Amino acid sequence: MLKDQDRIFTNIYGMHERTLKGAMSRGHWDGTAGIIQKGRDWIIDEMKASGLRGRGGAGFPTGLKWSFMPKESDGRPSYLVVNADESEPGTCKDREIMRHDPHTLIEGCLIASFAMNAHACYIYLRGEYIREREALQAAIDEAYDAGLLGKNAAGSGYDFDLYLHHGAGAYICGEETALIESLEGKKGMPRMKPPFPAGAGLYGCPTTVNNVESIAVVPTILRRGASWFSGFGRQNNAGTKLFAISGHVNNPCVVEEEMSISFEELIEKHCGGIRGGWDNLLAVIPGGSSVPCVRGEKMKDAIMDFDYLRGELGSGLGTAAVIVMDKSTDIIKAIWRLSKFYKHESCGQCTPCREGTGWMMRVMERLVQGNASVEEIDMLFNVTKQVEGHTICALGDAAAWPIQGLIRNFRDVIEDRVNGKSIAAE
Ligand code: L3W
Ligand code: SF4
Repeated sequence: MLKDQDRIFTNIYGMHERTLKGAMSRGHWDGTAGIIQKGRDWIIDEMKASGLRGRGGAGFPTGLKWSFMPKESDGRPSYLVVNADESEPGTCKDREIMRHDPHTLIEGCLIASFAMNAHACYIYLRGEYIREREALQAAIDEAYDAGLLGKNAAGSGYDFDLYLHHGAGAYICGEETALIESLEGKKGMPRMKPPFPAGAGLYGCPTTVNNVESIAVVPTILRRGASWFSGFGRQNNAGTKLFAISGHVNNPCVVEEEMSISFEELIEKHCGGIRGGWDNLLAVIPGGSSVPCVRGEKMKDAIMDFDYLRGELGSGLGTAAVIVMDKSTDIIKAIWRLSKFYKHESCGQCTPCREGTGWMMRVMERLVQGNASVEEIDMLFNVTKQVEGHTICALGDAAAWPIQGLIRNFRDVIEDRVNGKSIAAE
């Protein structure tokens, strides 16, 4: 279990002052100018050596992503954009950072922007996050007043401005190119990639989009050293990580733990166990609604990291939003509810997603009621395969994968339903 002295987020439960004074007393903003003065190459090399992989769902190596940004300006400004549009069902880790530890994020924005030669950074915040906007804006204002942002930010000799942009409540704006479109004042519709944002992003300029947690951990990694961070977890799955555990556990919570902790330890140490005991565990979605569910019995010994969950269980760490379902759950209905979500959130610009999400939701609706034939289970699976990988952005995959997980893991439950051996939960 991670020791308290190794936690990056020292105020995740809001037990201490989130003000600048409180943040400084916990070690934030300590030696920021010194870190910046070590230079861009040093910062990017340290981030690469730390092994940090993006915390927004895809797990792309952060230092590598930063290295795609141009070293010299070709006349265009560079930007950092922080993706705070946290909307993945089950996911509420970034919310806790912004509410209670906003200065970790703000200091991270300055250092990361410097590393990528960006003099401006935008934080794109989920529309529903009102309290988080207030907390973040108050912290940004404090940082400006204290000279930590603006001209000669934190005495580093670097000029840097930070803007908070409040979204309007669309899940798709969490997709990085839709987010950029929305920030530019347009409808939040994903762009084709390539070009990746590092080549042509915000206003056609070099841009890096990073998740809140990815940026908020940067100052501590650089203060303590890449090897400190990479010492946690397993190879290729380094560091500490925020897990957001919800559903049928005794104490749902957000907790910072060592990457690669076992599922059993995570649940026993921090959540007081499964409601009704381990024998009552039906299924787990280990990484937010976009990754496939896993049968409970396969999860007990699972290692909570990118490679194990994908490689061994065909699921994923995603945003590390761990959704636990006990045997009282109608698993077909639970996955149908996610299908409804993705249908609602599809931006509609590509046919497989626009038509496929509605089609999948309607078949799922009939499966919930048992109003379908066994053959339709395979047909539904085939449709998910037609959607997966055939769309502009990952929302199509995200809509397909939960259904694939359901069919792979719970085919017996679906067959019982369509054969009239069970009925839908109320
Ligand atoms: C330059 C290349 N850049 C990749 C960059 C790319 C992006 C990052 C990852 O989706 C997933 C999605 C959701 N040159 C590059 C390159 N990049 N190759 O690396 O890219 P990618 O395409 O693997 O993923 P993505 O489009 O960022 C994110 C899943 O996360 N997800 C949902 C998350 C929801 C939230 C939330 O609510 N906060 O995070 C959970 O699993 O389904 O698969 O920056 O530009 N050659
Ligand atoms: Fe829009 Fe869906 Fe296509 Fe993504 S996959 S661009 S959400 S229609």
